[in-house]
Amino acid sequence: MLTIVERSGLSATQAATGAAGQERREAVLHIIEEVKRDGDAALFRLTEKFDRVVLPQLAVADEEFEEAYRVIDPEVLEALREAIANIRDYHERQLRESWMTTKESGTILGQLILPLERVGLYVPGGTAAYPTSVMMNAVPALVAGVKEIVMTTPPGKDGKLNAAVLVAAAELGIRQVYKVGGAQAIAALAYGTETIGSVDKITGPGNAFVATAKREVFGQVAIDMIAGPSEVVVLADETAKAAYIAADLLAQAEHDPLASVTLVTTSRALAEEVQRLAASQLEGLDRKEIAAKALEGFGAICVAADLEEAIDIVNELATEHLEIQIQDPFAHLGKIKHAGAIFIGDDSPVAIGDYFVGTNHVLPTGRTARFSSGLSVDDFLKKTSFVRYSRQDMLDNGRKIAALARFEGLQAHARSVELRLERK
Ligand code: HSO
Ligand code: ZN
Repeated sequence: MLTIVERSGLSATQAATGAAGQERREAVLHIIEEVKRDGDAALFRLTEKFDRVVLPQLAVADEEFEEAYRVIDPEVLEALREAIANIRDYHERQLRESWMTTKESGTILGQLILPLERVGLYVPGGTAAYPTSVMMNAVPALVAGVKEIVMTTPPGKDGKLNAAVLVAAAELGIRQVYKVGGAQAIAALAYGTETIGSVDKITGPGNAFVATAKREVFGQVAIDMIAGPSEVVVLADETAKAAYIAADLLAQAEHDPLASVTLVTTSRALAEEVQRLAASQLEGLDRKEIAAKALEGFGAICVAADLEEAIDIVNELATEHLEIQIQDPFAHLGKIKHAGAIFIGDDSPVAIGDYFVGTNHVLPTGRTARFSSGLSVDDFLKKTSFVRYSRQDMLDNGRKIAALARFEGLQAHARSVELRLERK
């Protein structure tokens, strides 16, 4: 049951840490060491131990891709293809170009935009094996110009992978797919084994072990954000449709018993209607138990005095997904300071972004939208500055540079500049 609370009763979800976290960390460090030491042999051993399957090989064979295409529902395949095109189109607009400028003094300054070379994509197994996660992580990398993407995902007890995940990978040109999950997959991607080459960055969601392993290998490789449970905040006034809001709250709640769902509204009547409809819509859901736990633990409806206060609350929550269902939404859009992604109007449930419209669904959770952004092409690009100083600038500014170097006690730095000044 969704409760109607005061503003002060709204609290952000907090990731569980503490003793369990420390034990997990030790287990993960062990696994990483094992993979570093024994390579593929460790991967086979750990897969047998954790996934309960003995694999003949780690790499997915061509026939497995073919089999996946045979079993996938054609309607799903068509939708996947259209989704990939939409995601590509949106992300292509994020691309930036290298630039160069020549000053009057003749000095040339610029910035090269370079793609990462090798990226590892982790895809969780079991019921969380989503083909859409493959698209959301891989498309920005491809648009950035990443040459090689390798994917790892844990096998089922039958040694097989989710067909839709395999098809999504193949549709994106990813053919290096390995059957390995958990911390051992992250260790393999970070340090490399005989079969799996090491990568420069690891992205993709995973369970607590995967997240812990990503934290541990950070520095050896780059990682994306560590995603917490899903969240949605709906900002609504009396013109919003209660049934839609209830459905959208449940759509987020069904992800995870720890998912947090919040309605912030200026209308008490709407609040009560959404409360009633959420309870009744919940009854028909397959994932009713998960959604009910989320509503109970992390669901709330807050009635604000006016739109200004409502927006204030929304900014405080800095949510992963924000839906805005109010009159004249674009007049208020500029007041939103923190949100991972914003969905505007009656016909923009979060699900359009989860699956199809083209925006990315890998978004900052746990109030990190205050300082970070959703996954984008930028996450797969590096910037390198370059400069060619002109003779004129060296003669004009060399002494200033040497003065700064001598002030810092770095004589050799100063000399490297002064030498140029002595040149006739
Ligand atoms: N809402 C999730 C993404 C997702 N939804 C995948 C369905 N499939 C996190 O943003
Ligand atoms: Zn979702």
